[in-house]
Amino acid sequence: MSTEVHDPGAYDYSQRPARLPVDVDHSNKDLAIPLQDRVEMYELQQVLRQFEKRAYDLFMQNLVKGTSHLSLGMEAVAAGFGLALRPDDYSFATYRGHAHTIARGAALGPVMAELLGRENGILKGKGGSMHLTSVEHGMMGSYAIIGAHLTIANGAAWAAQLRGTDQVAVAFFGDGTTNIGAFHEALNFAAIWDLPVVFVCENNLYMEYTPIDVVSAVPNPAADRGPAYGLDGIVVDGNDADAVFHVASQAVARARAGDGPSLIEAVTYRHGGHSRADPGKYRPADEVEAWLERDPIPMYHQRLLELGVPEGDLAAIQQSVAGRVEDATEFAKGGSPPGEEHLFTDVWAAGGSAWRN
Ligand SMILES: Cc1ncc(C[n+]2csc(CCOP(=O)(O)OP(=O)(O)O)c2C)c(N)n1
Ligand SMILES: [Mg+2]
Repeated sequence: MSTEVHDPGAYDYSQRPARLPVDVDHSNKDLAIPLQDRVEMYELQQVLRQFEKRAYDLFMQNLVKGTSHLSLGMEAVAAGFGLALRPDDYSFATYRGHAHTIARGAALGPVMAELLGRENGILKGKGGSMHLTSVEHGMMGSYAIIGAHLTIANGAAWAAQLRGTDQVAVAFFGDGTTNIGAFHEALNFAAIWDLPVVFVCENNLYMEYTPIDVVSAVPNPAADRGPAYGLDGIVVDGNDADAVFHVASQAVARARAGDGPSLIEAVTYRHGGHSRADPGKYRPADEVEAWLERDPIPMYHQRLLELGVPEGDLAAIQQSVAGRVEDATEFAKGGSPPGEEHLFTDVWAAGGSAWRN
């Protein structure tokens, strides 16, 4: 019997061959997407980018309580879906949920205040970065337990189906989630009951510090599993808002029409580490560099120029977004920490704990 210990070098993932992005599909320029919608997606991506860059700065100043997970580099997914959804549809996200909350229309000031744990935050400062929720915007929560919210999204979709409202539920999750039992249970359940739900895997190639491909039996961890549940294996360039919007609109229309669930794998990359404390050094340097070059925002900027949007218009959008992020920061900093009177509020759905007695 061999007593050989596994080579620790085998776990230095930074030395692996880079997993490179696909080239831009220039034909996406010709998708039938109204220019106004594209400009809106540009603006939304700017908002998400500038908001999270500011959130990062505030972390560095120790103003954000707890940890946080940014989706810098992954904005095109939230933007494409944000535009494809109707205001009364439902979104469910992971702890990496800032972008999905803002993309549904939650105001920047109260979201920023929530990150700072202030009373003027969307959850009165009691939820923080990992638990952003805005029911009034159909953002039904950010969940830290991997896979849990896919089954909850099924519940929302099932409720909509029973009520006959034609609302759609969308669950965003990471690549790592596809190796969790709840992912498989949720897909099967949604498929047999034709639930109006769209499962969206944001495949950023890493689950915390482990490359997804070293722990998955198939190359596309979400899409390749779809056929096991009777679903098409849809893979989309998650760095191209037009491509995402296109598949999102199709999947949402399918769900709304009563034709059942879809599974979409959006391939993308996070610019930074998994969470606040992570410098992301386990990634090959040439891989990080190649993905930074495939940044969704400059690519989209270039596309809009080619479609005839004047550079000045895009610059004006960037500038007005910068002003909004500045205002949101001031609003957040101006809030106070939640007072003791909030300790037992919003804890139970019925508004209090009296029912227990
Ligand atoms: C059930 C469960 N197991 C483990 C964890 C610890 N954990 C937190 S984030 C994470 C990685 C998830 O990776 P992925 O699904 O790819 O999402 P990403 O962070 O890349 O967006 C893990 C394993 C958890 N939160 N929940
Ligand atoms: Mg991941």
